[in-house]
Amino acid sequence: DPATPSAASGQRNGALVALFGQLQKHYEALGDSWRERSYRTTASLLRSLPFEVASVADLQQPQLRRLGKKTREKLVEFLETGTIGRVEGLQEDESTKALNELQGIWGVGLTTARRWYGLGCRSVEDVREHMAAGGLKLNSDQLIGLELYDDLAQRIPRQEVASIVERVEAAAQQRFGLRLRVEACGSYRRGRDTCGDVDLLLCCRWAEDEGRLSCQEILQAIVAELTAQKFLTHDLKGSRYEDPFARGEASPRSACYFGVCKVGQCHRRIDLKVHPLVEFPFAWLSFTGSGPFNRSMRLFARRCGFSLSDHGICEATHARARGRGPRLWTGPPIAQHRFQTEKDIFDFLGLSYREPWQREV
Ligand code: DCP
Ligand code: MG
Ligand code: MN
Repeated sequence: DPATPSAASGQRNGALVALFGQLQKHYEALGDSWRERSYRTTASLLRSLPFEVASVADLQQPQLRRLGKKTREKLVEFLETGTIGRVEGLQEDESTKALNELQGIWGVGLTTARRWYGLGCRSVEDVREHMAAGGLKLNSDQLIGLELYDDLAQRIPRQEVASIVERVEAAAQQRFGLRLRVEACGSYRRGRDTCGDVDLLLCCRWAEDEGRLSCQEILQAIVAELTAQKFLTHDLKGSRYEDPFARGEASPRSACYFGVCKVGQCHRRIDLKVHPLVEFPFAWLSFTGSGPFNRSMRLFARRCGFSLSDHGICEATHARARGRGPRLWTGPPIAQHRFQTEKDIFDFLGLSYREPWQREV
């Protein structure tokens, strides 16, 4: 390789050299030495040109006569569009594909995925190898996510979600009789054929039961029962989600659990939430989603001067605790007993009711 660019090759050649260099690196990484060598040769040739490649006519110069057909096409493309789509595609595909794959490990968000990418991880297999070599530290959720990656990457057929719901209903009934209501939420309630996980909302059926047991106690009892049955196999801390204890509330009114259950030989993700009866319509609406639907409904509420959450709805007064920290929406609450069903919430906001399967966006 000529170490220094020749005096005549200007910026345009420099950009071309960089693009062909990326192709060379890409094929080098793939172990495709034939293409690697071909692009390396093109890059050095461009680097040493005594003239600027400025038009298609320049490709007829003697120095460029020996270029292959594909390379010539890429040069024409560059002259016409200012870039080479193949290289743009590589950048997008390769890093987005890797970041997506890494985020497919439960407990890995974009920040972690980027950090691991920076350490050379491009795939789940890379993570396994880096970890074995001592180059990565995984938290407890990520370790479970990695161990069960193949199972948890599969979507769950609707039928199987129904069988998991029955399992939890049976445990609820065994422990609390009919006093505990169990509702499947999430993508299952929206009618999807397959689900990423199982989302279950638990709630006391009768108001007079409230206060006898806290939501945490109810949740602990159900989780203990299902764990004893060896149905629940792993508990997750669920740091991927907003921590309900960190919302600035003196005592959390609800409780949630993230875990893994086993159906046959397959591990499945399961989320349980317990809310008091007065919050039921709000929790049901929120836990049904979809996520984008929730965001747009909450934004709509905010524009009307209200703050909508999975606990209830209140007048929005936009303030920060002691002028710092996260924004709190702590206006006067709208009496929760006015809301018996999800439809009451739509009505309150002047929205027409949408069935769960109409809430994809
Ligand atoms: N949810 C939300 N905001 C979040 C996470 C969840 O509003 N950050 C709500 C909307 C979701 C519901 O909780 O629909 C369930 O969350 P899931 O992550 O289980 O998503 P889905 O059940 O909708 O889809 P999937 O089939 O992938 O589980
Ligand atoms: Mg779900
Ligand atoms: Mn879920």
